[in-house]
Formats: sequence, structure tokens, C-alpha cells
Amino acid sequence: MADEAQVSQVGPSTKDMAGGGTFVRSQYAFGGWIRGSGGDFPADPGRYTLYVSHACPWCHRVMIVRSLLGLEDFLPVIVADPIRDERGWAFRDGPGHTPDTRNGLTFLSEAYLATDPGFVGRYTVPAIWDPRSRRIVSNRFDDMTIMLETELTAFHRHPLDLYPAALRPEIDELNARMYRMFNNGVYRAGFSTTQAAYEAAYDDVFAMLDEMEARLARSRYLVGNRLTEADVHAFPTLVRFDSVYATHFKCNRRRIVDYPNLWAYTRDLYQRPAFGGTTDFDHIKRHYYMTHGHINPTRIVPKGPDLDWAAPHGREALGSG
Ligand SMILES: N[C@@H](CCC(=O)N[C@@H](CS)C(=O)NCC(=O)O)C(=O)O
Repeated sequence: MADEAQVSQVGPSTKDMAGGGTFVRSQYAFGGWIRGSGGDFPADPGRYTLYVSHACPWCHRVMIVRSLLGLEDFLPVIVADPIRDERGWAFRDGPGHTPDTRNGLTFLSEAYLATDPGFVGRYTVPAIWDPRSRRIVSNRFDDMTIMLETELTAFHRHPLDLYPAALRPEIDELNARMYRMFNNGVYRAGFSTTQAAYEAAYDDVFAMLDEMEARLARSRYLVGNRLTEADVHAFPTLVRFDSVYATHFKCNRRRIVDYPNLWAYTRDLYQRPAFGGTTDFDHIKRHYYMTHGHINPTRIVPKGPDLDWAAPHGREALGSG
């Protein structure tokens, strides 16, 4: 547990809000790619460090893909303390996190300011750091999974095509909609400062969940009845939903356990090491409930819910492994 005295309560600042009380996620600063051959950032195993928080759903996607493809040795990880104060993400000892034993950073801000001394945005995870050029390669979470899947095939220890060429248009279309309505929709609901902005986000979240529930009645996976980038995008928000978003972000029309197909689908994925093994409910719950003091000023972390993640999901009958 972090030293509570030094923790302030951090939420979105006015620069994150558009007119009408709507939360707008900040834009990416660094969009470099580690390339299979050539380029500024060559594919050198063990050279780069991936900085993550286990609380963060965008980091979770990268962690899932890294594990599914067996890229752990290629891309070592340092995990931040889930409690973030106004200095941003920090690397120190605590349950499930450590000091930065690879590059010696105390705060993620040091990497941002080394890359661009004039940087004035938010210091966000996930971020990939190159110690050789002392630059952040990328903090674009949506690029990162595609980069691991398509540029680093020579290093995949578990060959698996999560982004098949024939399915890319459908995956890209669904992912863009899921991002707007669901993955970022829960944040728009939770960080809204007007009733109207909150209700518009809430309606988007549940419209998207209804659509996903209908798709998953017919098919084990979201696209092409095989595991793809679309499932990797959906899972981090689904797995956090009942523990955090339904309460903390007021997305309370239904819980995931109330949707038979979505709940079984989320368990189906959770029961695989790349999904369940990268999910840390302690970091997730302490981060949201203790870092957003404008939403939860007491910083009390709910004990529940009790969810049976090991219950049989019964989805094998829908086909594809
Ligand atoms: N890098 C992405 C966003 C990733 C992101 O928002 N990460 C959150 C954690 S889930 C973060 O690091 N926030 C730090 C902050 O807001 O100060 C972007 O720029 O849109």
C-alpha cells in the first residue's frame, strides 16, 4: 500500500473536458514503431522496456498480446504502483510492483521529459522506452498490439495470428466503435460533469454491450469465430466492469454477470493464462477507488463483488478453439 499521506486525489483536469461536461482522452505524443527490419527502432530482443500499470485497460491489451505471442523475453515489463498522485505513475516497492530495476526511473515523467524536455501532456502508460536513444518509442496503445503482432513475428514463441488480413476491416470497424462507445465510453460516463454528458455515455455503453451480447450468442468470439484483436480490445473493459465501472463510473443498468453470453465469454477468456494471468484485481480496484478522489473522496475500496471466475463457461460448443 502506498504512503497515504503523500497521495493526493487525482482526476481529469479542466484540459480533459470538452464543452458540455464531456471527458476527452488526451492525444498521443509518441508514435514510433519497433520494426522487424530497418527503422529507428530495430527489433533487438531485451533492448526496450514496456512500462505499464496493471490497473490500466490500455496496458492490459498489450500485456495480453505479449503473453499470447510469447514476447515476454523480447519486451521486459516494469509495473507501476497502482496509486497515482499528481506526480504521475511511479516505480517503487509494493505488492505486485517494484522499483525500475532496468532503467532506474522513479517516475514515468522522467522518460517523457528525456524524450521531449518541453512535453506538456499527461504522462500516460503504456509506454515503450528505448534506453539506447533515451527516447519513448511509443505511448500509442492501439499501435502497440498491432506492432507486436505484425512486426515481431520472427520473435513470436507462440505463433498465432490475432490480426488476420481477411478480417482486418471488420476488426478495425468493431474496435473503433467499441473504443468510442464502450472502452472509452465507461470513462466518459465516469468523468462526466453534467447529467446530459453522463447519460449519453451511459446509453452508448449499454447499446454496445447489447450488441456484443447478441454477437456472442451466435459465436464464441467477436469476429470470424476465432480469437482476434477484437477480443483483446473487449476483455480489459469487460473484466473490470462489475468490480469498478458499474459502481465507480455509475454504469449500473446491468452488470456483466446479468448478460449470459457476455459473462460466459469473459470467463472463457479469463480462464486462459494470457488473460486471467494478466488481470490484477488488487491493482485495478485500488487504482480506481483510491486515485479518483473527485469521484470517491473517502478512498474506501469496495470488498466485493464475489465473482466465480472459475465457473465452467460452456462455450466450446460454439466452435473454434
Ligand atoms: N496514451 C493514451 C492513453 C493511455 C491512458 O490514458 N492511460 C492512463 C491510464 S489508463 C494514464 O496513464 N493516465 C495518466 C494520467 O492521466 O495522468 C493516450 O494518450 O490517449
